[in-house]
Amino acid sequence: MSDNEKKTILIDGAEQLAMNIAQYSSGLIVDDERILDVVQEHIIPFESFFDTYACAIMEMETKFNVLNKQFSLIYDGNPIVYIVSRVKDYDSILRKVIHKNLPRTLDAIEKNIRDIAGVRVVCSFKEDIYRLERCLLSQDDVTLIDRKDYIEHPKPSGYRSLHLIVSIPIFLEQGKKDVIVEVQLRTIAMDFWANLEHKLKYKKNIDPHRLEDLSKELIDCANISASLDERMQNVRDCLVKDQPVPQQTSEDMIDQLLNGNGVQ
Ligand code: 0O2
Repeated sequence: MSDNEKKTILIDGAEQLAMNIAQYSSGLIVDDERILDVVQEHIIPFESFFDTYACAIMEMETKFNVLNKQFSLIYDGNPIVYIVSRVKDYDSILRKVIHKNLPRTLDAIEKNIRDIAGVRVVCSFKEDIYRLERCLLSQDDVTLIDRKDYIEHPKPSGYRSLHLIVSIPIFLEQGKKDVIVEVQLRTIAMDFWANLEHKLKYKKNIDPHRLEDLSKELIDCANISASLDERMQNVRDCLVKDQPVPQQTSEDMIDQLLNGNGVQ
């Protein structure tokens, strides 16, 4: 069977695998060798699909860790507070496949679901988000596919973050593969808000009036939190301005980083 044929049956293959395992558990299949063959046939290509995204995440995290290190030479402190990454789980992928009415094939999933690999980069200050974006996108192996600036244009819910859908190459045993990664950049305040709002979104059996009140409250919190981000940024700008004038400005130094000259 060719790789492409394998890819096309895989999602259905997962169902078949589940069915075989259920039959094995209930004693309907008694042949140990047969169940092992079925598992091998279906699991290995599946695992390799997910591993590819796990590798892309490692690659992307390294890019941000390197930038964080370099930025810390320019600024007083690291711009990135933490990075949280995940490969989307099978259930969520399947839910998206159904929601978007996609063919149940790995090829279709690869092309149409762009957040299987997700990297969330959390910074203290809004300005650092755009600096990191500029540095990331200037790297010649990073291709921007889509950009959504929910900081400049927040969602009606109050959600703020900068989303970048990018493609990066990863180098596997079989050769180079371009993989799509969703990068979400946000401040600590935006992250704090989004995590709480996410909990409300998935809360079941909530009274509709209560839900409306809490949603309004969260919109209010989002605005307060955005204004806090602005004020903290202003305080930092003042602190930076009050520092003795360096021979090079931080923007000059970033340009050097972008041009690959390193920091002097
Ligand atoms: P999870 O569990 O975080 O992965 P698409 O992803 O392309 O189908 P869309 O609308 O183009 O859909 O994506 P969008 O809105 O640019 O970004 C989707 C992701 O951003 C979500 O992933 C969330 O992580 C985050 N997000 C977007 N809007 C909100 C919001 O209003 N509140 C919160 N808390 N997070 C939001 P998933 O797949 O929904 O979930």
